[in-house]
Amino acid sequence: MDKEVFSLCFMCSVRCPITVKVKDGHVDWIEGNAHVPGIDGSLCPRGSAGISMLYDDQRVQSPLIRVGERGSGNWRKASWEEAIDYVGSRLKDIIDKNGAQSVALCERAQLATHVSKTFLKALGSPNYFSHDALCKGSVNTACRSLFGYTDAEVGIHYGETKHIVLYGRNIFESIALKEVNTLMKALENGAKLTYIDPRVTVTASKAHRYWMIRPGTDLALNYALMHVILKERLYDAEFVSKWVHGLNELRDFVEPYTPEWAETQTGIPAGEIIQLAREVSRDKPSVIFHYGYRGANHRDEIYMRRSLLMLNALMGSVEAKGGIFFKKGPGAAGGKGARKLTEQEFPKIEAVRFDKAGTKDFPLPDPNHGVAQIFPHAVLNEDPYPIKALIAYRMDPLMSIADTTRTKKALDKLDLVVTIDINYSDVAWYSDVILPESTYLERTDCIQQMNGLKPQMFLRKKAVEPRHDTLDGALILKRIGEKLGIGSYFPYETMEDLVAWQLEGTGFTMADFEKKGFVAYGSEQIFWDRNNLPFKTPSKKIEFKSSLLENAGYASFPTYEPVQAPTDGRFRLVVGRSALHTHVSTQNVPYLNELERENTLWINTKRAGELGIKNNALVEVASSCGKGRIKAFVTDFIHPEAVFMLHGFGHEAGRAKRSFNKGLSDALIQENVYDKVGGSPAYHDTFVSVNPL
Ligand SMILES: Nc1nc2c(c(=O)[nH]1)N[C@H]1C(S)=C(S)[C@@H](COP(=O)(O)OP(=O)(O)OC[C@H]3O[C@@H](n4cnc5c(=O)[nH]c(N)nc54)[C@H](O)[C@@H]3O)O[C@H]1N2
Ligand SMILES: Nc1nc2c(c(=O)[nH]1)N[C@H]1C(S)=C(S)[C@@H](COP(=O)(O)OP(=O)(O)OC[C@H]3O[C@@H](n4cnc5c(=O)[nH]c(N)nc54)[C@H](O)[C@@H]3O)O[C@H]1N2
Ligand code: SF4
Ligand SMILES: [Mo]
Repeated sequence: MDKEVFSLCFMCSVRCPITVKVKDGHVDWIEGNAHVPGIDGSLCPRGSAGISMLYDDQRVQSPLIRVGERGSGNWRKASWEEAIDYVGSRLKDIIDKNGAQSVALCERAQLATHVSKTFLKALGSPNYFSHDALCKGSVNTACRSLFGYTDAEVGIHYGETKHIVLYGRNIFESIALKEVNTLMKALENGAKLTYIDPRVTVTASKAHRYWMIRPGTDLALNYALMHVILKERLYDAEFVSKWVHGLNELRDFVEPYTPEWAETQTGIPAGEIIQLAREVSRDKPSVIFHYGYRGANHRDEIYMRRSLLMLNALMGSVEAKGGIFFKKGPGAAGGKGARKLTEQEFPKIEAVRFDKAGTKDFPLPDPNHGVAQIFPHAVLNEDPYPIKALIAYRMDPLMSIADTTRTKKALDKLDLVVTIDINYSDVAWYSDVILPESTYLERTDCIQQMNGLKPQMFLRKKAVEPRHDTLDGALILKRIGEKLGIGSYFPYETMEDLVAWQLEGTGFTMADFEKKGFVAYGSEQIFWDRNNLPFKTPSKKIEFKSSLLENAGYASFPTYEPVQAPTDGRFRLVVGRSALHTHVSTQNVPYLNELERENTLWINTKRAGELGIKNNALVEVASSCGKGRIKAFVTDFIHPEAVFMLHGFGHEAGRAKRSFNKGLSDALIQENVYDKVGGSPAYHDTFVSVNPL
């Protein structure tokens, strides 16, 4: 029988609405959900490749228990009952001996996040951590320091912008589909795009203005832009006088940071910097200084992210059409949101988190997400106490935390590593037990609450039955929980029960999603009154002078530290994404693997010539913590101080045969260094030598 199912893509975390066409129980076609404006039937390449992921036999097909050494790739098949029993009894022993805090769970936040958080809360462990800090920890902290809201509560109104400035936000390759479509339309309607990146990307090729900035110097550029904006009074005086706290302090601070000074730091001509400041101010407030998606580059990341948000405030583009806005929840439209299991009562947890986030030792990073890159340190040093078990749920700490060798050493110290994944990821390969989840096309998932200008709810609905012996993540955790005596926190037998429980009191039922795949709380965009903005900072204003920072002992305006150029013929390693792959997840997906099998090292033509490196030749890249081989891509399209590679290649899991040992993993080379104020890793603060082989 043929059917069409509205669901949500999960080839990446963006979760675009999709329509899945099913013929005789087989997924025949996937396209974007045509009912959703901005999606309009479209999909990105990864979304289209979902079918080849579903029908790929190289994913994990049943629970597996390790035999032989960790990482040796020797597994035996187990039934779910045996695997759950095994994990349950091992966890019970560990908790009995070491306390619940010795169990950690890491996760790429997703629709069932409230289930995984419930699992740990019910056990009594504070040690939940997600990918968030790795992605945008310092963006989160910057948003809270200025507005009192997290980054997740801020959005960008691409559709009506007149000028958008992107700092390495490679929007046309590092894709969120709706953003791409909406921005393309805005550009067709006359919006201007300025793109700043040490590397010429696809986004650069679509920009009206492109600057090949010296890597790591964006903050110097922003201070100079602020200098010009304040000196020439190009800012939105009315908005700023009403809503900004600390303008005079900023004015004094940026006084020495002239465009001429910035030219010496960034390589961008002073005259061009002045021109951009004047140009954007003519379009205010419909101007966006994009505050970033991945904000995890340098040790001073929080100040860079704050500077971007401050530029928006100076343009008055906060809660403005064509600027940035605050996301509205169901309450703003007179509705009620879906329930979460985390709303239940839990026993009080006394133990401090492993990363100490939210304590005086590491005050600013958001403890709701934790700080993933601290995990290897905490385990290796038993600081603040021994950790003995890790459940990795849809996250790969070996490839996503810098310095894989050190992370592996930390895993070696654990008594139990369990992975819940769909693939043979590198961490799955290095685990004791792999619990395979059904893919997004084979499972119904928890409700997606979409806050925004128009609050909505979406549903991921099972399109076909699981092809293999796999289970939904929320059921896996429930079953482990039952073995540990916390089963009562999971009041459902099936995913449909859980969704029905979540929808209680919202006025909607699962059947309401049948018509279009989503339900909306209202039809109008909700903007707040700009005379009455509910900032949640202590001053109730946008805090350029930040009480969050200053109360924690950090400066709001620290003196600019010049960015050191790599010495001894080395390069700054910078990384990013391609439109064809998602992080570390899709390299083995047949269609995507066919299109892009390995990564290369972008290196500037002149520097390559000096080193005797030819295009396509193998080179060795080495840092203080790791080295590896990769093919060189010799090009004029990268700044001479930097080399670039795509993240996500160089997999070690032998059963993922297409991606095994193809290309080089950035995490093997990157040092585990980070922004100690904001919380993000500094993925671009590793210097490497590059030598021909
Ligand atoms: N070295 C380095 N590290 C980085 C980055 C970088 O550029 N370089 N980028 C950082 C950023 S921005 C982010 S967001 C993070 C992302 O970090 P991760 O979350 O670790 O990476 P992903 O590739 O999104 O997904 C991880 C795992 O989820 C599995 N998976 C996919 N779908 C499912 C599913 O339906 N169920 C289950 N259970 N598992 C599934 C994949 O097979 C994969 O093993 O990485 C960060 N870490
Ligand atoms: N296809 C695809 N799309 C994705 C993802 C994916 O895995 N695949 N992941 C999603 C996620 S979780 C994230 S976080 C986003 C990430 O999306 P983006 O934030 O756009 O980041 P990256 O792709 O990591 O690209 C970083 C860019 O910064 C540039 N860069 C390096 N150094 C500097 C510098 O000093 N200054 C400036 N201005 N630029 C610099 C690099 O050359 C690179 O082009 O993408 C999202 N979309
Ligand atoms: S951006 Fe692409 S891969 Fe990500 S959810 Fe949307 S269609 Fe799927
Ligand atoms: Mo990310």
